[in-house]
Amino acid sequence: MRIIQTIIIVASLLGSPLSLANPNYAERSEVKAMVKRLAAKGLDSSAVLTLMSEAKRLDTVINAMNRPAERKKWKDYRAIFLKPARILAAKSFYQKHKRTFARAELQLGVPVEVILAIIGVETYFGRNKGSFRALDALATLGLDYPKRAKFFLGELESLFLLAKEENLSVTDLKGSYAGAMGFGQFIPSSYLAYAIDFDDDGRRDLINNPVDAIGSVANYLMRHGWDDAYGIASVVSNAASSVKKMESAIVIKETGSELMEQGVKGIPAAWAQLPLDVLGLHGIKGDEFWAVTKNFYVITRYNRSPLYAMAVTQLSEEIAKELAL
Ligand SMILES: [Ca+2]
Repeated sequence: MRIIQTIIIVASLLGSPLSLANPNYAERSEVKAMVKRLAAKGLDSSAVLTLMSEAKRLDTVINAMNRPAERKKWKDYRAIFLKPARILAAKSFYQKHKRTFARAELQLGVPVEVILAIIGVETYFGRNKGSFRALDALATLGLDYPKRAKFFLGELESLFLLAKEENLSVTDLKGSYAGAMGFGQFIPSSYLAYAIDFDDDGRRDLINNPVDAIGSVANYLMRHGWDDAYGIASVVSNAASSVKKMESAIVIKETGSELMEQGVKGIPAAWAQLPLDVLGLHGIKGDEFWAVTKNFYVITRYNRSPLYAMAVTQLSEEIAKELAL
């Protein structure tokens, strides 16, 4: 008996490894407050608490957050996505869903190749949709990752709302380490706000239904201001002095003619009156500069990284060539 007591005392002093794997998130004050808000929206408190008591803390999720691919320089980042195999995979995904893509472009005004490029960068056309339980990933980041806790706690709350609205089981939902789900990797709040039922079967299924996913990616871009009258990016020169910081977030504000007055060369004449920004990248052959439009900014609403937006832009151009669009 005394030995057992000693073991228990020692274990509690050392902190049992089990307490890490199963942190009992249901007891946290943030969770109790979340449960109250969800109850006000008609969710069953004891069911939410039971699910939260089952949520696991995943150290792999925290480690992945601390080393995102976007920390690479453009020349290394680009190489991940601009590969012939990914372009060929785009072709076969397109051929399978040709009519859906045509309908998305027509109804939502976003080019086929841009929708394809996003789904290609996000999940390789549905091959890598992520295998973390969204519940575990979002609980871990919302409750054990102070830097972004507020944001991810909000996504955790949205996950419960989403499961209720779409009649899904919270514990079945899988996604990336950041809780992004399905072909287009929508986080729960985006799923709630921008997913559409594009095959009219009464459900918005971005995880198993490529038709809903294609329509929803186009809808997301359209709702964030995509304008098919503009291009996305065009290479320019003599632009180093117009760029404050290389590979940094863009701000669309100066017009093409204002940038031309600063000496930037190569801006398309059709962009003279458009608000633009100049993006500087560390390319394979040295620094490169791009004039970018509002559409480039819209792609950064999907993922804040300008490297991400440029990978989508260039992949979309390669796909358009391959498909002769
Ligand atoms: Ca549907």
